[in-house]
Amino acid sequence: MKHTDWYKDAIIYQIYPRSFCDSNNDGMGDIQGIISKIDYLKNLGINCIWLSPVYDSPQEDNGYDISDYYSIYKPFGTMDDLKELINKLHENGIRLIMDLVVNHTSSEHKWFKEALKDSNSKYRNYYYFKKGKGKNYNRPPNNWTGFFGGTTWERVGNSPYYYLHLFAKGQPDLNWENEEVRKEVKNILKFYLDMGVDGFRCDVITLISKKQDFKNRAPTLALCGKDAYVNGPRLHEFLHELYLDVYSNYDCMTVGETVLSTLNEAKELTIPSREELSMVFNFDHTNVDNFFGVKWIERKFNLKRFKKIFSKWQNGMYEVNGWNSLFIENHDQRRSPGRFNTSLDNEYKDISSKMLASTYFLMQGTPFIYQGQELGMTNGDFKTIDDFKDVETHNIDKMRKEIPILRPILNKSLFRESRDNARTPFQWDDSEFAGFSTITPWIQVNKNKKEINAKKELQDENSLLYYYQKLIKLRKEYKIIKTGKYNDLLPNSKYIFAYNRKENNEELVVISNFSKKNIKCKLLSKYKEYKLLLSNYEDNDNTILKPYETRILYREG
Ligand code: TEU
Repeated sequence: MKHTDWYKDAIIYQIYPRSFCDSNNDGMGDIQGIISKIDYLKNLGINCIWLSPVYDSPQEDNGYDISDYYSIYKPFGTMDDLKELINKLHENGIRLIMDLVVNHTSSEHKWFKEALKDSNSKYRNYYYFKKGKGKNYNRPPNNWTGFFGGTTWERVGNSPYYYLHLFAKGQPDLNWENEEVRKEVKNILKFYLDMGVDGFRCDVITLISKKQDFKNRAPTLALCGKDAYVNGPRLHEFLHELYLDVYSNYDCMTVGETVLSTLNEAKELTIPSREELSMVFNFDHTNVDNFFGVKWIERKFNLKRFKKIFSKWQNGMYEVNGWNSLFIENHDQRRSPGRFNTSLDNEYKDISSKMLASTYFLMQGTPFIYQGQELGMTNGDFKTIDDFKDVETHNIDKMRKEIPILRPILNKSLFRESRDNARTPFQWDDSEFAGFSTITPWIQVNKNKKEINAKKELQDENSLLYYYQKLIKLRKEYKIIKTGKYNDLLPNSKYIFAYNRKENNEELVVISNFSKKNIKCKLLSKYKEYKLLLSNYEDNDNTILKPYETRILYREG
């Protein structure tokens, strides 16, 4: 089969299955629920779905802890449901990519259970078991810390050994140095590709190769030891191996969640001739409002910094023929309304969300929409720590209680940054459980379901939902959005984000006001002869941008 680059024309919608649609009313979303909403997705215009994990799992990290790669978590459905979903999506011209979580398994996976049971088992070498230090081995093998706070090592009972887990305790890291592990991964990939899946979103793929010295690293505020486990020495080799042995035989795509990668590293991962990944998620722009990439430490949003990040990645990737993914939300980020200088005030909420949408959606790369983003869903209204379900939130809360110097910072950021903000049930209508379920869902429904829901937006031609539909249409219609060169037109403006996409004499221009003020903008008269393709206001002035106004302009070559 020919390996093509269809992913460059994809518009991808991310589904977090737990929270999308509950078909059997057990309070949790499921695959049949997704099937029942295919018409909704088709109407929006997306042509690919990224499905967050549906594999069997004890759900310590909502499915990012897999106990069996070859079966489906029962409350989500069965393998037959998955096949039905793939077929029905394909019949509707929608592809499906699965979440591939192979940096770690669940501690409930049979490999790990075997490894624990018998230290001579071959599965011991599927993971990292290292002896502790100190008297009675009561200190971990080294000082590395992980993504959910605290040490990356968990002791095995009273034995001298500890196992490595970069995320929760229930997520032991796989040892990719072991060829057997890589074979297992290839078998999983083939299984799903043969079933008809169109590709994978590769969870924390930049962490799979670890430096083998396992020595202490200089202490840091954020992740200690990251130079030992991020973009490790054999990362490129492992990915190329998967490409040669599996991906190249299918017309599939891969998008790597490349946490903590620099532009140069990301380029190496996506330059087509290197045959590693199709594209990457970089997080520089979602780190714009924190320090050191640590979301708990808030930093004031700054538009100039935001623009600089986009210019860097847009131009960097363009130069080497690499490929970006474009996103502002996912299941790990808080919701975008009220973020990136957008407004939560009734008067401007939708207007400013449309403005943000135009701005990120028309850059070069493949755009992603996270479920509910198209409605303008907002952060959850959690009142106490018990309202949260997320393992990360609870781990960080524990740290907040145990480590007094962290308390002031975490008191401020814990609720705001909890990943559960993006995981509340999808708001289909204004009924008690928002049309997501008929019983109390696994996590509370947002109170604003009355004002923000799909049913209401489908009846309002000016809704954010229809605005996304229009943006998607533009991407399909104007090839320049896929291929044109990106240029920041006003890098020094504190309020305006203006860029163009150019190819020969053809030009597409996006001008957005990231502030609540009326702003004079010289570009408006410069482009006044251009055709207005879309705006979030009905009348547009030739000199002034209204609060949060956005305009998409076009001139044929
Ligand atoms: O996230 C990886 C990741 O980098 C996390 O640090 C993420 O940014 C974190 O949630 C920030 O608070 C992936 C998945 O997207 C996430 O849901 C999983 O929990 C994680 O991997 C482990 O599989």
